Amino acid sequence: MADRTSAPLVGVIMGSDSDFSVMSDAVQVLREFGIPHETEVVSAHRTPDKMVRYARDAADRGLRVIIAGAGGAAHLPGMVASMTTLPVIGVPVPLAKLDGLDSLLSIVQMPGGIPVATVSIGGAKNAGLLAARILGSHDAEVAAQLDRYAADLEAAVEQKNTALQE
Ligand code: RP5
Repeated sequence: MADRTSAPLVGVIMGSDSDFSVMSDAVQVLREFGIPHETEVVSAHRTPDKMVRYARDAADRGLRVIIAGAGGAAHLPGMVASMTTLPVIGVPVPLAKLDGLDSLLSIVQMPGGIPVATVSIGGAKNAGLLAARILGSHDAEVAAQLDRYAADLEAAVEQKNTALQE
């Protein structure tokens, strides 16, 4: 799994390059875990044909999970989920107006039958970790990395507790 040169397993897509400052947190997690991934701007509104191609070809290209981020009228995650059976994780990107509540509601309120696993507003880090967990459910190496990640989190909290006592 740690071979970054192999074919991407996770597709990180976003509606605009302006979303990358948020979506880079997901990319960072995938890098840390050594999970092969690709990053691409795919807009539901500005490049609809590309979105259709991306979603329809994703599984055949070997992708196992898609992380899709968008802001405002954030239709990308839901539209992609409607054209693939791969798990799609939606990231609501906060914009200056409405603070991302519009993005969240656009992504989370999917009709029954077309699931999108929606993380918090700006929660791209958890999107990366959720993708790792999905892969880790059938990849022992990634599962072990996730165990170490959880242990590190726990140790960091205990370190802070110790500092509080000083
Ligand atoms: C959405 O419109 C994108 O996902 C982005 O969050 C937002 C604004 O895009 P730009 O105008 O910055 O390209 O589709």
